[in-house]
Amino acid sequence: MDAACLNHRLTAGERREFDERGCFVVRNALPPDLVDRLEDATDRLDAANRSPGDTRPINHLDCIGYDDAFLELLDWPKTIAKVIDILGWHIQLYHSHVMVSPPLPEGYRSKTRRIGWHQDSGRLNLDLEGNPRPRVSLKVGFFLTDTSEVGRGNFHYIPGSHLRETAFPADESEEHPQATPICAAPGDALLFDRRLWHAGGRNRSDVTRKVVFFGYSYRWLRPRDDMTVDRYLADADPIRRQLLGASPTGGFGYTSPSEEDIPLRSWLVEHLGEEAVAP
Ligand SMILES: O=C(O)CCC(=O)C(=O)O
Repeated sequence: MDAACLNHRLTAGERREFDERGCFVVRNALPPDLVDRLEDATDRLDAANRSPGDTRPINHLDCIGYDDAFLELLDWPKTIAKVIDILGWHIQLYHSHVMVSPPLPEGYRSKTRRIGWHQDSGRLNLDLEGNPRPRVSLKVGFFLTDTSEVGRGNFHYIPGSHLRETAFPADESEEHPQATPICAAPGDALLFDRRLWHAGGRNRSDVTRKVVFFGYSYRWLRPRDDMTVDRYLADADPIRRQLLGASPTGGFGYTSPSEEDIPLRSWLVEHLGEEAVAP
């Protein structure tokens, strides 16, 4: 892994925003040439899976397995150290997807007032005990198109809702009063807690919205999509192999890792010292 990522660690302000609001934005996380390559790969993936004339938003799962361009995001220097500073070293990629949301058809009227609010990871929100439930994972959203104005299908969230189990008043006849759009330019990244109530907005612009999402979790969580990443393992460095889900010591190593299962830990000790990896 490129040690330059250590120049982009979580700042005190980002930690405060993440803890209190549930998310924060990293401006200009990706350079324009990488945004272009990711957008080309996204367009190919979308074209291969969209019927002619279909203008519905499509969530393409396992984008990392579709095209090598997405692999670069796995340990991207401007975001990975922030992920590690939040979750620690016992992590993996458990999910990747790219959302493609074309403009809504002229005169489109939604059946529901509210957009599709949810917390991530389905059953985790029911099976786990506690209030709030544990974080377990976070996502990084990489914006490929311009959602710097509202009405472009922007990511929406309810500030602080990751710490409140009931984030919704019962009256669903109106949009949630605290629905807050993220305004992001191409190349910006968003880090958010999986418990945060969030939703993609309605795209009433004339620009198709494209956002890549990478979910990072503890290594014991099962992947949320069919990650087709085996072909990357032979050429990957040890930390990429960890992030791609490898466990050299087998199934036992996902919950009780040996040193070889978690090269990220020794990399952090080497670069930052023992205090960076406790416990
Ligand atoms: O499209 C969006 O902005 C929302 C994405 C989303 O809901 C998710 O990643 O779980």
